[in-house]
Amino acid sequence: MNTISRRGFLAAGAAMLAYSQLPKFAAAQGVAPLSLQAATRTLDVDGRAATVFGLAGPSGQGLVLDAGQRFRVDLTNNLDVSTIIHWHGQIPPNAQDGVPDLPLPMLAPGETRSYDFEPLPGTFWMHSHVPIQEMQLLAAPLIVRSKEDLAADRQEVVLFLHDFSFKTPQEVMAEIEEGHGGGHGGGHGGGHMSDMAGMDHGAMDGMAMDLNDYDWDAYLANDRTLSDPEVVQVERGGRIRLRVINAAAATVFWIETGKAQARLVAVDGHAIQPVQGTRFGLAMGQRLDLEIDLPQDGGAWPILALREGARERTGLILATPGAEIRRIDTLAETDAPAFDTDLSQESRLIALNALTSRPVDRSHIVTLGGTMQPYVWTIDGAVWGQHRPVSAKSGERVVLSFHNVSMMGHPMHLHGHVFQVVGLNGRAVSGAFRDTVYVPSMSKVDIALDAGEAARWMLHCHHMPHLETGMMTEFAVSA
Ligand SMILES: [Cu+2]
Repeated sequence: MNTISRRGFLAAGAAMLAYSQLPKFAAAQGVAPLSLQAATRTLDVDGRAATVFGLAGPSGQGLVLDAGQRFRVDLTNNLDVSTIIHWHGQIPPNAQDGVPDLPLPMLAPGETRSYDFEPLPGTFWMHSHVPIQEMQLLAAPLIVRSKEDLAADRQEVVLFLHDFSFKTPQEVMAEIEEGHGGGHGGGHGGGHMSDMAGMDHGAMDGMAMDLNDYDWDAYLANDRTLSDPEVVQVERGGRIRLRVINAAAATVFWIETGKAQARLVAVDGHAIQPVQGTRFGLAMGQRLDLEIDLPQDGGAWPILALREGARERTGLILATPGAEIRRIDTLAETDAPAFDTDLSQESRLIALNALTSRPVDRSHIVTLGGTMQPYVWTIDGAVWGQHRPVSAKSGERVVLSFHNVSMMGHPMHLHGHVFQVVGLNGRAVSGAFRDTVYVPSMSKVDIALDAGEAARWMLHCHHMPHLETGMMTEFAVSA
């Protein structure tokens, strides 16, 4: 389901060619909308059956659109609860953005709703905008291929990451709010970081940072664990485009390509100047596109996702036909480090084409706060419902400065816009274009954007328990 074989890619290319040769009237009628079903499904998680939610498209979980194809989708709610799906990172008309009652109500059980907009190409995803439903895996890849993807001779592989509990999300939330979510021995969440030597902004001295506030039962890569990982068949010397999506509710991952050298070529679906490496991190809601050139000899290359600040890991295996596949333990020998506490990864990302330079019409400081006990996370001191909107006029150049004064990092997601990272702890950068930026504990990140459609666009933390307890405000764009 999650791998697009080179053969499939060739077939898709042939289909495109055939379509371009259809008589004009057929093109004018357009292709039929794609069907997308929100429905329950059963996974095997380490030998135990788990009933979870999912988003089934025409060929498995999620959707793959070809270059130039509109996002024409009929979404049907086959669950026994109301739901609504957000097209994360895409810029649809606000009415199609998929936030409960903002502006449209959720889809009742059995209801179908039609969507139609021009999608941005790249690696995207889609998920319920009800946090406890996202925690039940109501999320899937949304891949929009570009013309370049169709022309390139490379195999596309999707790595969709999630965290999973056999408990209900209500039970998970109760444990987190009572301070029993982390299993690293403390009642105050796992993964305390006290070794802050080398940080140059001082504020962390003598303080402890909280990494993971819940120990999940499993960490999934394409719905599987390392006890039975997906093995993707690859060609000797082949080139891979690995599209990594962190759909986890509350887990930051490092992607480790091991002996396979990788180039990071895009984040959140948007091209960057390529960065070589074998280990890149991503927070919840973010995506990484990695290009991997496999050696000419046969073999197996595990692509692992390491839970930050912990030993748990998941992943898939790239393997040539007949290669020996060794079992990989779900626990590493040592804890993975914390992700990007000093923004060193983000500072290496440079946009391929920067925003056009123009005067800033409006700037806002957006303060991220909160505590583990009580479990309350805020934007500008308020939870959703008591929030003061962050305002702008359509067309204005806006700079938002996230100041994180809390002891956890927050991946901040803005709906309806693509923004450029332009400041890291006060230093001006021509950083990546993104829809979700990670703001580490006690750090500052500035983003710039041109305000879009006059509407209420959500601005929130993509840590689902933080969002569930109210860490959301709105970017209120007026005409
Ligand atoms: Cu948060």
